[in-house]
Amino acid sequence: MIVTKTTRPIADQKPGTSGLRKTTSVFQQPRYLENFVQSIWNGIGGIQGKTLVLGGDGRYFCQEAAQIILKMAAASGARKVIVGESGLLSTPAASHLIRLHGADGGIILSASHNPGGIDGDFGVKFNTANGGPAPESVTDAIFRASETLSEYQTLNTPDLDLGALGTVMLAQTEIVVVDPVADYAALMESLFDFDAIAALIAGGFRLCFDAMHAVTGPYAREILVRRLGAPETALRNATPLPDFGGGHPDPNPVWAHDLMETMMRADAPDFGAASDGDGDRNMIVGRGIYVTPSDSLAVIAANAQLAPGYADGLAGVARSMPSSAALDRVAAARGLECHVTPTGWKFFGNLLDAGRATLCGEESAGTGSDHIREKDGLWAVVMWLNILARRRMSVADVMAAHWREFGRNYYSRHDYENVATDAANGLITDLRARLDKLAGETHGALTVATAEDFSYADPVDGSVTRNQGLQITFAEGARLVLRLSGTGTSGATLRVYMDCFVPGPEGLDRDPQQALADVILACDRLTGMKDRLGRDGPDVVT
Ligand code: G16
Repeated sequence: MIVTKTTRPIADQKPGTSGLRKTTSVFQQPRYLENFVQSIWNGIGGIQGKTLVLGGDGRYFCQEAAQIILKMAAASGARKVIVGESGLLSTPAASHLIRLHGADGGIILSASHNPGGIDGDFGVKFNTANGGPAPESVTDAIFRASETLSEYQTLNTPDLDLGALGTVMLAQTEIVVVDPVADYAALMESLFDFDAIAALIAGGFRLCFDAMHAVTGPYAREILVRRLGAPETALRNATPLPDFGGGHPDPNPVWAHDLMETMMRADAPDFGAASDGDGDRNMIVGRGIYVTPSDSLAVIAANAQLAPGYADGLAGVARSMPSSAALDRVAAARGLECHVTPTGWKFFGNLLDAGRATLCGEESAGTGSDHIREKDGLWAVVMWLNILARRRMSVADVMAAHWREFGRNYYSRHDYENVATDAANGLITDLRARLDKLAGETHGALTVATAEDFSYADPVDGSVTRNQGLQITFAEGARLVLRLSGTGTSGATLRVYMDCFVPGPEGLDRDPQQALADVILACDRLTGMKDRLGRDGPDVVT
């Protein structure tokens, strides 16, 4: 029985870098989730007769949210909702299902790498029919709809059993509960040389995958253990938990420190990897060597043809602006189109759809290709395994050979988390106001060559996105980028990205923080950051 409930607009429902992300307690407020979901329906012109995909990363409140959304979808006349068993779907698997079934879109319940639980974060992302995150034109329409909302529709029915595969009717809507893993695993098998990887593993190659108690555990078990023959002991934290075991499911050296410790030992496995809350991010580590996401992207660009799905080469490549230019060097050497976009996977969508890019990546641990329209953590892991299986080299040797061929972009990101919003905004605003005059100024050992507030003109649809981060290049071949995070839920997070290029053959083996010391100093001189933020140093260095 359809019921119409009266509501009124909630002011803070503007989607950020990746959907609407708030603390769990905000989402649990009466009408909060319902308002946003109805705003999605209204913002996309209704869902009457449409097919949607629904799933989430299993964090606290996912189950309740899935039930609310199913009832709202049925009340608004959706034809079909394809939902992962127990409400689980990784973000890449959801993207794949949208494309596989020709669905009109999908809803993913996740706050990605942010901690979960009653005191953690929750989020709702809407993806469009291409399987990718809604572009800004769509998220703007959803936000506008949220500003005038006066009612929402739902059903007055008991919850569905999402623990059993199969189809049930909810009013006139077909609810199809699917295995969250099977189609995704088949997709991976179609792209990569599973025989070569299985032979590598059978030959004694040891790997360790840390699912961080997030969604990728079941996916890793099916792909790495059942299909590729790794022992069950190769998996860590492979049971999804609503609070991620109290951890921070962000695959980087700080939050995946247990894996890092294992991989830095003399008797470490040959290969280590981790993924985040919803399975779209990845971390790659070799014995004794951490591979930065920007380097990983460049290595994949240089070696992708070793995987059957990419044997014909790449149409083009793309990276987010704050990512290092390591990718650009491979693209230049191989004659590939190379695009530089703002932060946010949604900006790759048009390039992928138009066949202008096959491979995309971001410094924030996201890598992926045109097989879906999201970044894909396990895809990157299996791609690396494919490369290692074909090249028969260690991760450290692959990196050394890559830097010898292309030179090395030393790279680091410093995050200042939960700083006062006014202080962070003030720092960015003041620096932005000085950009025009910075060229020629010397700060420590470095001289500013160019300074800009990054804007992106999408080459496919012509849309222009401004104010996407302050980018300062130095005559000495270094670069500094400052921007405010769009995914935090309390205060502001200031991200400082630094890179410097060393052509080699000398100087390819330095500690990144030391190699970047001049940029770190120049950043403080340029911005007065320590004083303005009242911090001695960053909270997270990756
Ligand atoms: C999200 C987006 C990514 C983006 C990242 C940046 O990642 O999907 O495309 O690079 O945010 O976050 P911030 O604005 O905090 O720098 P995820 O994995 O959280 O969905």
